[in-house]
Amino acid sequence: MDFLYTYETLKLEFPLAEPEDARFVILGVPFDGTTSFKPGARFGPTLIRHATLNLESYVLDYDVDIAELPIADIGDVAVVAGDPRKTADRVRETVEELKRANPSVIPILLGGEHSQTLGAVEALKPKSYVVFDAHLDLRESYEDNPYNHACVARRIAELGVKEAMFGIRSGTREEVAYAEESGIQWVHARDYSFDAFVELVKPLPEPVYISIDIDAFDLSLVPSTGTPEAGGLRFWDVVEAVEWLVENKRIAGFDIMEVAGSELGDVTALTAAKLLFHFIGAMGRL
Ligand SMILES: [Mn+2]
Repeated sequence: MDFLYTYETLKLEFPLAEPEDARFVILGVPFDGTTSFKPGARFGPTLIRHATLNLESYVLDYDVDIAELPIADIGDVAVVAGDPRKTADRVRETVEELKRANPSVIPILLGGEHSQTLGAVEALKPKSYVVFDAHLDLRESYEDNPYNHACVARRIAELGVKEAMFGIRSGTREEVAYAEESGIQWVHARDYSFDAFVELVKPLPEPVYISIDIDAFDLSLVPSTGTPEAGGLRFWDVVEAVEWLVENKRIAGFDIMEVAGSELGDVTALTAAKLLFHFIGAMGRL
């Protein structure tokens, strides 16, 4: 099937299925037009796909070989340079095309700036948004752009989607106040525990969209990302949380965003690729 705004690029080693028959569909979003600090998120989708070459498709934790699952990879979205809203429109339209052809599909975005998650959420209309992130991303506007990466959780909250955030260690006083007024719950990276996670996400309505801003992890795992912050989560913290969501909630979509870098084999992409296989593997076990 053809999509209006995607093009072919390096793909997963095992693009087994056509998008209309797949259970999981990978879509790259190589956008970094509003990056604040460390550039290179446009290479994130390629770096993550390349990093998967280093991994066994058999995820031994779950006794699942993800190469045996119906996965498709539809390439990358053609970005509109410097315009996060227009690019997110293309993400939205691509995910809508996909859902029309395959209503039960789980889209998996690889990014690219976090701003692009908005397009997937607009298309999938989840009831809840569970995000791992160093940052609240609740600004009304940033650098005169309401669709900047620092505003994405605010735009999603405005759609009426319930939110819970984990790994947070950066925000402004205004963002903290907005979270409080809007009933958005978040757990500081210092206070993170599996029990705290379950307590917050248990009451959330389904389906749930899971978004991983790679900067949620400890800096040592993800040195190449747009706005790195020391003091993040452990790898298995996030894997265990994702496993709980997969086992207990209906999942609308999943993304791993803000992976940057300029060299193949970057640690950040290796972290992202391993997490990607755990998500697909945990889903594949069901
Ligand atoms: Mn972030």
